[in-house]
Formats: sequence, structure tokens, C-alpha cells
Amino acid sequence: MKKFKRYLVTSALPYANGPIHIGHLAGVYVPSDIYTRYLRLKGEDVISICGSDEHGVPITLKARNEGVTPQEVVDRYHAVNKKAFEDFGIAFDIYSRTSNKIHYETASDFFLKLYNKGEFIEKSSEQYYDEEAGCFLADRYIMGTCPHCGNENAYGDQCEKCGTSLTPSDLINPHSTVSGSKPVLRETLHWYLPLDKYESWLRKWILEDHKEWKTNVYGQCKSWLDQGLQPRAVSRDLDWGVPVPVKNAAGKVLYVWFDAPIGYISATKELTPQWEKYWKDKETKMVHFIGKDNIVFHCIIFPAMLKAEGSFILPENVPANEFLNLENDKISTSRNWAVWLHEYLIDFPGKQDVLRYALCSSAPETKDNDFTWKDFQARNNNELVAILGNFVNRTLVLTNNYYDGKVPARGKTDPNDNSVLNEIVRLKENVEASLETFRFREALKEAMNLARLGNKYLADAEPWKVIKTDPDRVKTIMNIALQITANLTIILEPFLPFSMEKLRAWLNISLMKWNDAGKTDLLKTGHIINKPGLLFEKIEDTAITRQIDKLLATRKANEASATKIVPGKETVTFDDFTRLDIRTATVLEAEKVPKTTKLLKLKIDTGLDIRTIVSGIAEYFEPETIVGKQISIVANLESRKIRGIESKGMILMAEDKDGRLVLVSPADKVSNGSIIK
Ligand code: B3M
Ligand code: ZN
Repeated sequence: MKKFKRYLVTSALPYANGPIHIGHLAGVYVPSDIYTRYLRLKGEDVISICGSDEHGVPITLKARNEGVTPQEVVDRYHAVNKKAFEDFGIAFDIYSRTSNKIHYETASDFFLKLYNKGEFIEKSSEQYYDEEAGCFLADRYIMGTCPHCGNENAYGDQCEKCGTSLTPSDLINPHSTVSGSKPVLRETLHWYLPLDKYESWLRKWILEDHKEWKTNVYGQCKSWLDQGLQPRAVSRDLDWGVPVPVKNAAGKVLYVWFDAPIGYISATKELTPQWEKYWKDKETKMVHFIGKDNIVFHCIIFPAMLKAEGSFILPENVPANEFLNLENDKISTSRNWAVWLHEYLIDFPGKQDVLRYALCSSAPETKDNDFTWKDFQARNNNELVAILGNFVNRTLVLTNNYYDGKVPARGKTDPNDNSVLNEIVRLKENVEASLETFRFREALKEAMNLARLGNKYLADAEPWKVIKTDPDRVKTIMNIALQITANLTIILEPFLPFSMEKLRAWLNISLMKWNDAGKTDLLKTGHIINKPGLLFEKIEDTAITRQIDKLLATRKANEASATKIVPGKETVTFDDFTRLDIRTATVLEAEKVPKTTKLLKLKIDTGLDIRTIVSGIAEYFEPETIVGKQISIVANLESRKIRGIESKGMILMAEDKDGRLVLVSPADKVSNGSIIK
């Protein structure tokens, strides 16, 4: 493996238009934090970069919906998200933002450099324009009917009902969400990065030189490349963003996906005057932590930008994760189907590590994965409490009880002791190998195996029994248990930073180096430890039930708002209405139409005559229950043949929002043939 002089770790810049949830944490920020903490422990020169992505249409949309400025939106969520990361120990060296002056300068300069090198194609095209609001419309600002499923609320870029991706010209009856008016096509000038020019270089760089990338990442890149790359616009007609820094570009800003990754560079500049060594020296290993929806931007577009610019290094790896689901359902901000970090901390104060642990244990590393509250509880109770907490507690309590907290000397060791001591090194190496290859679940499992080892060692050695017969032997046992505990404070530190800080305080030691792990004399004989508290507490069923109930309530609320009332129809004249002959009638006979599931053949008394009507209500009524009922009919509807039966008129039904049909009957019995008016 190539040795690097320093590391630059970036984590996707979250949009500052909403709070952070567990999906973000599991997919991007917990892994990047584990990796960074590990490198810091190794004493590497590493910086971890993140910040708010404050541009893009979702932010302007949110601002518009709330009637505030985009700046107010991003100020709010930048503060909220910065705090959430701090609260969860996601230890970035900087959490910057793309509305900073330094970012505007950096992004403008980057664009200008490419512009001056002639790297862009300038091209006019027709785009939708809102004449009433006087602005071009981003795809998201246009709504209309989906040509595939008829959803009347499809967006210009996607129909969220059937999932089809669209362009605005696909929409039937497009309208602007800004003014409601019908948009018109207008000529507009934009700058395009000719990705096709970089295709063969990208093919080699990714498909040949980076075969080690995760298969989900490699596969997505391959499929993009195999489809062939097209020039891509890097500017937009919008009034929120970094202005395009050339003449004739009034009202145009850099496309958010052009400026956002440059945000990594601006943030590094803001962090350190030595930023260039992180970005321009080939001995820096740059790693981008992202979610799967960001792969193309980080593996294809941004590298092409960097390549075009010419002076920057490229990422060595892009360990993107898949998505985390919540209780078997896609996490969704709009449906409030998520566990929000700030809410978690209200319900589980001080339990940041439990969530970090649960999310890392079931991180969506190779495929989408599911977070469930039951699993969260089991991880806590069966692993953190029963294995790690139990082992540490026994070790520290017994040391305090037997030796007043003084580390006893290790005497002669037996073969089992020796194999336990050797195992510490082996496990440390396993954790390391997994971390280096971005297999964080596996790394955590191996790290926990050290606690498992300690727990089993104590359970087998039973010092609490042996103390009565062979107190010298117990000194050796406890010394070994203490060495394991000290090792845990190193190898679990990247995963459980809050708990390991506590544990170090109880052991009365400071943070050691990664390469101290594996040593079996981390605690010297005679070193005094403190009295321990509880590392983890059992999480009771009631706490879990409360969370599940909260989600059930969300689901109910969503279902209620999803079942919409059918929109009102066009106005009709009174004459139109009186042309319908609606009157009361009584069902005399009813039978199923053979070989159909929905149709009933009804004989009814209309007051005018006895006639047959075929009605599609068999799923809702048994024939015998409907006989004798008084109903309402449209008596003058043109007769139709249905399944060979002449049907004269129509029975009036109310269709409930769940699709259920109910007969419309007069409130009191009236004579058949009474006019309904
Ligand atoms: N803000 C997209 C996202 O949060 C975007 C990441 C930018 S990273 C340069 O999914
Ligand atoms: Zn659709």
C-alpha cells in the first residue's frame, strides 16, 4: 500500500435547508469521523473538512415557501447542523459554509481559470421563463402533469409519484410554481464543462487505476462512463449563488454542484494558510465521504473540474455508502420519516455513543440497510451494556475492591493468559486493516471482540472466586483485564469517543497513540485508578415503545394528509343540472353478473317503471343486503349494454377517500320516483 505524507478527509457538505438525521450520520459522518479519529490517533497529518452547502434550488424554494430570504434559511440550518455535529462528536477541523466570502472568491477564481483556459463551451438554449415573475425557472420550479402516471403535481425534474425522471418539456400543462403562470421558452446563454472530453481519461483513472474502490462506487462510475458523458452546464439562471464572474452573465450563478465541491477547497483555505499542501501535493491522500446520490459528482464531475484546472490532486478513494432506511421505510424529510439528531438527544441525553454504535453496526456499506429501534435497543443492551460495560465495570470495581485501585503486578502467566495477551495485538491489526479499507462495520466488530475477549476471560477465570483460594493468581488476572481495558480506550476511541473519554478518566490515563494498542503494559504496576461509574445503561422497553409510537403517529398523519379530496369540478349552469333526472328508487332484486367480480344486476322500481340497472358495486354489497333499500338513480342516462345486459340508468354512490363505495339514500323514506333537486 502506498504511504502518504498527509490526509485530507472531506465529508459531503449537507444542504443548509433542513436538520441532520440518522441517515446522514450513518452514511457519511460517522464513518468519516471514525476514519479521521483513527488517523489522528496514528499521529498522521490529517484534516477533516466539512461545512454547509448553502446554494441550490431547494434552499431558494424553502425560503420562498416560508416567505423569508435564502440567507435566513441557511443561517438557521448552518447553526443547527454545526451544533448537531459537535453534539455527536463529529470532530471536523472546520465546519465552514459556502456563503462565506472566501468561498465566493475561491469558486469565482476556479471558474475564471477554466474560462480563461478555454475549458468551457458557451451555448445558448431555450429554457422555461416565467414572464409574470420575470425569471427563468429551474426544473424544480415547474410543475405539471406527469405523462407516465397522470400525477398532477409532478416536478420539472422528477415525478415523485412514479419516480420517473423528467425534463420540464415532458410535463403536460406545465405551470410555474413562482407565479402560477404558464411558462414560455426563452433563449439563454450558459457555460458547459465538456465532460465527454474527459471520458477516456476518467475511464482509465477510475476503471483501471482504482479497481480497489468499493464495488457500489466503481459500478456506478462504470455505468455512467458506459453510457457516455455529455457536456454539462455549470451555470444557472438564478439569483442565489456565486455570480458567474464574466461579462454578459447578469442574473446567472454557478450551478450548485459546480460551487459546492469547491467548498472543500475554500474551507481548507479558511482553516490553514498551508492549504495548498493538502490540495496540491501528490503525497496527500484525499478521501471523500459521501452518500450514493453524490457519487457522480465526486467521482466524475469534480475530478474533471480538478483535472481541467490542472494544479490539484484527485481523490484516492470515495467510500460512498448506500442509504439507511428507518423501520423498513425510506427516510424522508418531507414525510418527517426520520430520527432527527436534535430530537434524539432530547429523548436519549448523553447517549451519543449508543447511536454512533448502532449506526456503525448497521451502516449501509454495501447495500441499503434498515435502522430499527428494536435493533438499537438490542445493540445497547446486549452489546454495549452486557459485553463492554460489564467487562469494564467488573475490572474497575474489582481493582478498587481488592487493591484500593492500585494496578496489581502480573505474576507468572499460564498458556491461556498468553494467548489472550497475544490476541490483543491480532485484534488491533484486524481493526486497522478494516479501517484502512473503509470497512467500518467489520472494524467495529473486531474492536468489540476485544471487549468480548476480556469479558470471557474474566468469566472463565472467575477472580471473585479465586480470590478466596489463590489471591496471587488474581493479581495476574486483574492485571491482564486492566491491560485489555487500557487497550480498549485506544481501539474503541474512533467509534465511541464519549465513552472512552470517561473510561480514560476512570483509569486515570490520557489518550494514547494508536500504536500503543497491542501493548500489554499500558498500565504500570502501582498506577492508581479511580472509582468507575456506569459506562452504559440498559434501555428499557418503554423508551423504545415511545419512539415506535412516535413513528406510528407520523405514519398516520402522513396517511391522513395523503388521502386528498378530489378537486372540485368546473361550474355548470342550472339548466345543465336540471337536465339530469335524478330520483329515488327501490331495489327489488339483486344478483351477481356471472363471471364478473364487480357487477351486480339490479331490478329496481323507479316509480316510473321497473327496470334493470347493472352497477359495479358487487365488491361492496352482498346482493341480499341491498334488496329493499331505497336508493338514488340518474334515470335518464342513455342506456348501455353491459355484459349483454341492457342497463338503464345509473345508481348514485358516494366514493369514500379510501375508495369504498356507499349508497346514496334519502334520509327518510319517500315514494319511489321522487325527484332529487
Ligand atoms: N449538498 C448534496 C447532499 O447533501 C450536497 C453535497 C455537496 S458535497 C460537495 O446530498
Ligand atoms: Zn408519474
